[in-house]
Amino acid sequence: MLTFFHSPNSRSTAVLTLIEEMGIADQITLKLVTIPRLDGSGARDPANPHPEGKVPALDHDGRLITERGAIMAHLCGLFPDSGLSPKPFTPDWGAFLGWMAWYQGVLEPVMIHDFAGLSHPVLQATFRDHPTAVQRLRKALERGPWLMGETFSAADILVHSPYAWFGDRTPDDPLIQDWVARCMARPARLKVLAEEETRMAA
Ligand SMILES: N[C@@H](CCC(=O)N[C@@H](CS)C(=O)NCC(=O)O)C(=O)O
Repeated sequence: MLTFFHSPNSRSTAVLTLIEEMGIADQITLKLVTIPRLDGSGARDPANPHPEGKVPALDHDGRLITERGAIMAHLCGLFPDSGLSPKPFTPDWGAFLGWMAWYQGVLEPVMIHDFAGLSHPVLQATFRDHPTAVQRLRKALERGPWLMGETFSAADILVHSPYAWFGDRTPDDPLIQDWVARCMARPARLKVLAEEETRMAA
């Protein structure tokens, strides 16, 4: 059994978008939880099993999975015919996992360093920086139209997500801007965003 712990309009919205793209919403129990928000509203929810009280979290038969990249890859592996990833354990699957790990381990950290105005030789040596990350995106999208080539995948959903939230952080590069716009215009995402508005209002 799969139970997804979610809070609307948050990082876990990307996972809901994937679930919608995959057409597997009927196979997952959605549990809404509260989180502390940056504006001071909300609070940690005792019903949320995430060890830090964050979202997203996915319970699969009693085993908890956290981190978007891992949750999304896990769902893709569980439902390999949904077409949102290469087939598990093919060479392309390895490359796909690379994008999911790179997002968590490099792109989001360098964007946060930028946002916080942080720069330090250790950060640079470990993560490089946002311009370097953008070069990597550009290289993939030159082959494009999606990160994995011809086929839209969960990697596009995860990696474009910070640019969808913070449009002013999107690189001034038409190749990347067009890709972000294509990801943002997908019907599954628009449907999920409309549902999120309803959840927020409730
Ligand atoms: N590295 C985690 C980050 C999760 C995360 O920071 N989630 C935010 C929502 S945008 C949260 O739950 N914040 C509540 C809190 O900080 O207590 C992931 O990618 O899944």
